[in-house]
Amino acid sequence: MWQDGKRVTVNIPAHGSQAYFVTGTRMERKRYQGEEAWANKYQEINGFPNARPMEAGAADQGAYMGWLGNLKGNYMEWRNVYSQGGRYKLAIRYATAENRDLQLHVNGEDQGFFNDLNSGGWDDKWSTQEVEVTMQPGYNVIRLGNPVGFAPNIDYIELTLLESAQQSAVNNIRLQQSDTSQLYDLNGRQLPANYSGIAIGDHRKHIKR
Ligand SMILES: [Ca+2]
Repeated sequence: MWQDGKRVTVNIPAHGSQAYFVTGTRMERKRYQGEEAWANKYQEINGFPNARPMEAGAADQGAYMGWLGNLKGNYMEWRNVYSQGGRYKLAIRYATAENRDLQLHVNGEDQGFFNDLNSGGWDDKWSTQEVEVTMQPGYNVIRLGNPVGFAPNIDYIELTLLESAQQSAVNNIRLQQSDTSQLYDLNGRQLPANYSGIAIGDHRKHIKR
């Protein structure tokens, strides 16, 4: 077997067969394209004016989702947002030449509206709206739409990890320990207030800083 870091080359004898298992760490995808999202009232099936992918040179990958909203069911959804879980910055790249609102749902929960978005163009000038969201471990569903008026055109969404669920758990322990006056070392001796390191208190270990 021969490998150079990216490729693995093997020699298999004539009439032979070999089986290999490749293991790796799953990376989180950051950017999800609007034109690749599920359009719940896809225009080609449900008629005009419902959401459909459209082309524009100024859009990332040359396309975006247009004709979104004006109807509760005319939303777009990414159902394959894989995450380790945690808090993320969600950036939504949009375009609209008039003031429009955009509603966000994460895993079925209404996150509210972004009001009066306006990038100054329908598909040649794009702006980005950022919001903090919580992702669950595994697959997440992110939905954009507007039930009461047309929504902006959507180029893509991008996720940036702020704090993983694991980091959050450790930080919560740190927060809790700062409120705990009864901390002990591993031999059961009570620790002074200025102690830093591993400590026992409230029936579990704490990281005392
Ligand atoms: Ca795009």
